[in-house]
Amino acid sequence: MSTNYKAGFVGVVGLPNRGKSSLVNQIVGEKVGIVSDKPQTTRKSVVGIYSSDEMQCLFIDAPGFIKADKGLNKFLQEEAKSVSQSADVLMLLLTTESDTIANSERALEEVKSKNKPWFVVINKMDTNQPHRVLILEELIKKYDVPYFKHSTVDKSYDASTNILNHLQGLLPASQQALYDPESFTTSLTRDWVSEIIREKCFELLHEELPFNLAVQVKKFEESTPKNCVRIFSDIVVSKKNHCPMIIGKKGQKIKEIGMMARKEIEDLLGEKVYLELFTKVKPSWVSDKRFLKEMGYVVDSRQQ
Ligand SMILES: Nc1nc2c(ncn2[C@@H]2O[C@H](COP(=O)(O)OP(=O)(O)OP(=O)(O)O)[C@@H](O)[C@H]2O)c(=O)[nH]1
Ligand SMILES: [Mg+2]
Repeated sequence: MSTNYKAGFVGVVGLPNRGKSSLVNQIVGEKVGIVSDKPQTTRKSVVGIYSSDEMQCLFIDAPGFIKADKGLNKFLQEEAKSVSQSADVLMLLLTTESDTIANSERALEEVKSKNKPWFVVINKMDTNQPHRVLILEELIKKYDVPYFKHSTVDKSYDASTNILNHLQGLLPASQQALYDPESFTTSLTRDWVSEIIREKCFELLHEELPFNLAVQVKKFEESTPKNCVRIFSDIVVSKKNHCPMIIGKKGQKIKEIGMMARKEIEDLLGEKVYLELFTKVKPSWVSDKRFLKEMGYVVDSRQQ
């Protein structure tokens, strides 16, 4: 371990759908958080761990900044706020593809107001139009804050190494790693499994459906005699008429969700998986405080 060893929490913040989870997954080198093309995918903060001989960065992948006043959206907003408070360093993701300059300015002001070491990543450089990047750069320069141009999909814009080197300078000194350097996340397997199922719902279901469902793993039985992990999970919806949409014609949809999720879970666990999915109606779960808590949608970004 280096004598200049650093370790700490990096809050990854920005508006929804800016590629925060994608960037954390890329730097950590494992799928820590789920990704989709729909905004507000991440609900609970997930910690992705990057460890080297020089440092340990604990990336808190937070839900995007949103404005809301009740229910699940309120939790999302609080979670984003709490990440900003508990991080040692803040990394703000902006894109020119979907951010207007006013949006970017609001996000820059928000992060600056936290009075923490911070920097900016202009993400999705593969799709950004050059003149819009120039305008954004002009704006960022007013804040006198370092920025990196990056893309998580196009290697020619890969700034991961520069981002990590920069973080090395910003993180607090530490005698030792804060978490096991062999781990890539602090999430429990059970939580991770429910997130994978939720990701497949985001991929295969449309309109308001993915935003109105929650996934709750009810049973997780390890190493049964057949050497197969057995997982039983509910897909919880708030309206009865959502069930047939999830189940699909002759059960085709839910089967597809289950199949895609099972493959990915098997890859991670390195074991055969039996996965059974059920739909469950829980009216207005999005504003049911007790259920939200049960789901872990609470404000605590340093959860293990
Ligand atoms: N073209 C392009 N797409 C990207 C890039 N990074 C991420 N994406 C895509 O952008 C979408 C959103 O990515 P996420 O990582 O889920 O974004 P997020 O900021 O975590 O979103 P929330 O969790 O909803 O706040 C996905 O479809 C990604 O595949 C990039 O550099 N270039
Ligand atoms: Mg996300």
